[in-house]
Amino acid sequence: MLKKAIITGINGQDGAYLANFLLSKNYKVYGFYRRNSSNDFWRLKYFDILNKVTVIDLDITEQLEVHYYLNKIKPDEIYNLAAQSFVQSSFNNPYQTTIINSLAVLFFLETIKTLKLDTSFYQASTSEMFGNINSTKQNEKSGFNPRSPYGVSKLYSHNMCLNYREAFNMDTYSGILFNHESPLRGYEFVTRKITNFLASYYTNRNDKLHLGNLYAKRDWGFAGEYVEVMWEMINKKKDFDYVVGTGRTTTIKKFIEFCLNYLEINYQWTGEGVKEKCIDKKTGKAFIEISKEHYRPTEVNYLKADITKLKKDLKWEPKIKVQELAVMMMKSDLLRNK
Ligand code: NAP
Ligand code: F7E
Repeated sequence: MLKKAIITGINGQDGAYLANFLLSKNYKVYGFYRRNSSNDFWRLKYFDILNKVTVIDLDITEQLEVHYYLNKIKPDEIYNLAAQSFVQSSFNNPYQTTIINSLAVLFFLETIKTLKLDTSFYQASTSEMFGNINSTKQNEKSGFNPRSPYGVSKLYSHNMCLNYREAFNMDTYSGILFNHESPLRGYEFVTRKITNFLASYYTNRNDKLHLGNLYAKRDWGFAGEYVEVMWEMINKKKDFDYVVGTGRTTTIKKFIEFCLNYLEINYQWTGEGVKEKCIDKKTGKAFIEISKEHYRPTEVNYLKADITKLKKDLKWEPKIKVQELAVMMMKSDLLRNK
């Protein structure tokens, strides 16, 4: 019999990669998505799998509907990827962020428990739960000090999954994933904002990119690889939580430079703080500037994963390095802009 998996947030970046991966493993895939006026399943179409998955119009905060579909499908695995995932927006919408990222997860856990389903549950946790802690690398034993409503909301769910595992012997997992990007990354996240802008700047040499803090450091990996770990965790059943990252960390400024070097755009940085600019040596004009509006009320300055446990237990480590990732995203956005 085919294994049945539900992916919540199937319309998101990870949802599309994971759906494609599970189909390759012969799963029957159900995807919960939230209808909005503009979604056209572009990511599922990218893999040409829209007709291979069963998509269900279901906002995960609809408790009764979640109960109905879990009872009907009785999935072997649930991958809870749906979230208000944009950190910046969580400062403006903390309540919605909490309802979706925290309380909806509790509903799922309660439903699995009360229906006595034999279902493994994967929760999409995040390095944002670490926030600012005093350590050069973060692993499963590091403390948590979230710095945004997003980070706080995800920490609630992480802890709730652990509690249901311990209290009710439920098969829950929490993947603490560091930033992962791809050509399918949402346009609001900084890597995609940069590659999308530079792809059009490359041909037009006009317009300006406005960014916030260029000096925060992130451990960026490739989403297409990271979704494999979600499946490995649920199927190998070694432990509750795993940190997933590359073990390298890079500033936003450096990510921009990887892209500019690939495009062979000659540039020079000038100024400091909000006056910092990147000048195009060919035109003599600034094409990247700082806007205060993109600064966060509280920032996570530094993240770097320690994946010792992942390597040891699951024999897994990422292959794609940040520079290759930048080039992959640049190439894809250049093609789309042609
Ligand atoms: P994403 O592209 O923003 O996808 C999230 C999806 O969830 C979106 O399609 C969104 O739908 C959907 N969603 C939001 N609220 C919903 C609701 N109430 N009901 C149903 N669907 C809803 O995020 P991602 O990058 O794929 O990340 C996947 C998960 O991993 C998220 O939980 C995120 O918080 C977590 N995570 C991501 C990273 C990363 O670097 N990418 C790192 C660690 C953890 P709309 O399109 O309608 O908004
Ligand atoms: O910001 C800085 C910003 O929005 C990265 C989500 O997937 O990963 C993601 O969260 C950094 C921050 O990602 C701009 O201040 C500067 O320091 O791309 P981001 P994020 O906040 O790290 C984690 C692991 C998740 O779980 C989240 O769901 O870049 N930055 N200037 C900017 N960021 C944005 N978005 N836009 C700017 O103009």
